[in-house]
Amino acid sequence: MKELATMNVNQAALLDRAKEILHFNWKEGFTIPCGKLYPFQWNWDSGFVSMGWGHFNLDFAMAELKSLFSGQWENGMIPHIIFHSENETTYFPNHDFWGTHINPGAPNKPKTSGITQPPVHGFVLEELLAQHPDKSELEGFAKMLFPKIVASHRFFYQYRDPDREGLVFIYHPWESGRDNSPLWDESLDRIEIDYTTLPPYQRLDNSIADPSERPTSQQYDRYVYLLELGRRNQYDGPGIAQESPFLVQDSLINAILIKSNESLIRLGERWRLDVQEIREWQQQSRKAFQSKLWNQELQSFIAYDKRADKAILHKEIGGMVSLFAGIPTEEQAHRINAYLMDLHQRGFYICPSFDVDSSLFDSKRYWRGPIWPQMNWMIYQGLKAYGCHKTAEIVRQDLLELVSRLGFSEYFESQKQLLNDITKGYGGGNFSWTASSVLDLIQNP
Ligand code: 9WN
Repeated sequence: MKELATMNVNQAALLDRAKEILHFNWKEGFTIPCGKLYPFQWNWDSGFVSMGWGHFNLDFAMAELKSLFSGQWENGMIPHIIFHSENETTYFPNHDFWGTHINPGAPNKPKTSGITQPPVHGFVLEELLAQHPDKSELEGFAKMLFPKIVASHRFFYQYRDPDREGLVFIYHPWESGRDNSPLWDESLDRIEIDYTTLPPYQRLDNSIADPSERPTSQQYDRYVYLLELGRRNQYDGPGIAQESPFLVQDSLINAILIKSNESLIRLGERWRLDVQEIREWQQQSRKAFQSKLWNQELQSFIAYDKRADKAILHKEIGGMVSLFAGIPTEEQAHRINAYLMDLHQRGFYICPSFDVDSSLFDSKRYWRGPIWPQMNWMIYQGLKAYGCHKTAEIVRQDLLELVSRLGFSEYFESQKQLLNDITKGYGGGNFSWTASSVLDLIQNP
């Protein structure tokens, strides 16, 4: 609290602003992450946003999830974008570029993308119920949503775990939520672009946000290539696992799946439902995560390149989310905690999204080094659960200080020494999950 007071963090003002931002981004039934840059509903954003709404408008919190699940596919997948409005033209790739009618189980309305994102909705539902233990309408809503969330997990285990390992793969960086992380560089470098066959496209993000804070055009070409590969395989065919040069068992998506499985098991037991299937997934996933993704040399959980059959040897933020899922042993948690403390002492805000000692670290460019609000939220919860209260409090205060100094941006500079020369955060402004993370960190510390 001391550091916050010196930084002049006015919590009441932050709360007011956070609520204003959510209202500002509310579009009759769902919340966009941020105007112009992301004018639709995003999968994992909407989970965090629902939790934020839960603090002051339970109806909107429920509406948010309801409208996200209106885009669920018959195979159980929750798409990463729901294009509720077909008239917004500021985002690429839009619904027409995805062309998801290629899959008969994709809804015609609302239109959606053809890939998914980290499955946060299980733990979000449990958070909402904890916020409102006595609201019967929420209980009814949660029971209605429960089987849909289970179906979205079943999608992962059926379509994304062909070898039944308990670890699910992603085949597009957008599915990881950490689009241009250096984790994906080697997989993406494998893709040779043939410009005579790559569909022509024009990215729009660079004319809205500063291009030096966004992915490169070489990366975008590869994002489009992988989208095409998905479409050729109706977005869920076995050809994806057979052909995709990008095939990764990511630490973050698997940790979040495990975290949400845990919530579903607890909720199901509370309502006396049969949760045997989820228990079986969970048992195998926990075991596989520990045995395949822990790297002793890096003292960190890592991602695994399933196409090349080798570990992706980088220390980065996805591995730390394992704390939130209760995966590390006490010893492993102690190592992660010590690493974060060391970064703090070396003058970084924590947690930077990528290894600050790597030549690939870039504290300004998207997922290659900046601080991301919802990641701080998850790591804060994880550290607390392992009893690392001092580090947890720094993670919390660092985010509140950044937002207080630089506004409710999408992501933030991670090197403290650079803060004297900058006056704003990076990427989009008035950002919804920044508002929600701040709301929860202040109201539910
Ligand atoms: C692609 C909406 C999304 C987040 C992702 C973040 C960014 C999209 C983009 O914005 O990705 O999904 O166009 O850059 O990387 O995590 O969900 O906020």
